[in-house]
Amino acid sequence: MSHELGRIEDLPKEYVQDLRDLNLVPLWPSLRGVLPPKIPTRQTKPTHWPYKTIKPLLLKAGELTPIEKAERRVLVLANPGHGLEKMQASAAMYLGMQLLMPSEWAPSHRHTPNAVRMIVEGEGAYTTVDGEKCPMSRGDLILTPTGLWHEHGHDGTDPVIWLDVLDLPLVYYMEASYHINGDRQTVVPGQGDKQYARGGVVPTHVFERSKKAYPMLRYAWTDAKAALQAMAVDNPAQESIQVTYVNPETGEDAENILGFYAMMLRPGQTLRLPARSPAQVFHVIEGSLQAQVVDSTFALVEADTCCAPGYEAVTLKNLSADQPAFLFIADESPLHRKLGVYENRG
Ligand code: 1HN
Repeated sequence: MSHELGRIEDLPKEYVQDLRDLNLVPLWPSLRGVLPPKIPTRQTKPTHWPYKTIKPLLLKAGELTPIEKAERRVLVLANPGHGLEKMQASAAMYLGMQLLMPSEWAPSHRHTPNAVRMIVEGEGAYTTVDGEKCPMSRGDLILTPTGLWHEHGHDGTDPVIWLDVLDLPLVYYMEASYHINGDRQTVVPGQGDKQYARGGVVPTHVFERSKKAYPMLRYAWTDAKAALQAMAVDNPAQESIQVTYVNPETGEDAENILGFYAMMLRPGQTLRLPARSPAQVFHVIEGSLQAQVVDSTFALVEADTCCAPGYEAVTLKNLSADQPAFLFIADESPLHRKLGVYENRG
């Protein structure tokens, strides 16, 4: 049973103006808009960003804009449903493809939004996060959590490109987004990926517990891929071959707001992901797949990225009959769970 609520036009113009003059607004004309029946209104449109269309334009940006004029040379993957100028992939996720040319330097800063980088192409670049020098290789995931200093350098010979995923839209909406510039960091010995690179065994803190909120900053693709392959071999009947990037000290999600995962689809496999409340982003690390999202069907090849709104099922199909496909997934589920609005509708 739904009945029509009164509209703003149903009210005398002078009355509405009197309210406005006092910074008052009647709720009922807008109530259904902010609280629609049964399912939220989602501005996030299923969108596909093919890498082959982004790469030449990003390399062109490398010619047009020196790094000193950009600080971060990025083309933002903007969702048209939100309006391109909003620079949002979904309500809480920002995506960008970043280019660093050989010998370029993206100076040190820190900020309140959390970021991760998924390395797409090229060797020889590194990012220094909280003093730890993290080499960048294809498929690696590198965290730059809230408040940690980070800067990027490149000792190699070819362009390096990576996908940035940030919770910027949410932190900005909260009026909590700002940055601080810093000096070049002093690199400390050791890398946060080595100590924690074997699942199930973590460093023993006999003398002093690590004070680091984010003990692991680099998740090598070789390790994540090996974990997926082992899971697939170990569980031949298991449908979903997926790992979550976690904080190895707590077992919680690697960052507070967005969740990060790697998935393997067996050769020819079709996998239906249930309709859950968080929006999702899919990025192909290896192989090719089809993603069916609402009314859209995307053919994704290596390094392609697409997004799906929340509350919708997504069907993924590995397009190869003899090779597995590997993908990186980012979603808003840590946020939804912490806020108590997480739903799985099956
Ligand atoms: C940022 O700090 C980086 O450090 C990349 O590489 C993209 C987008 C918005 C705000 C900060 C980076 C960013 C960003």
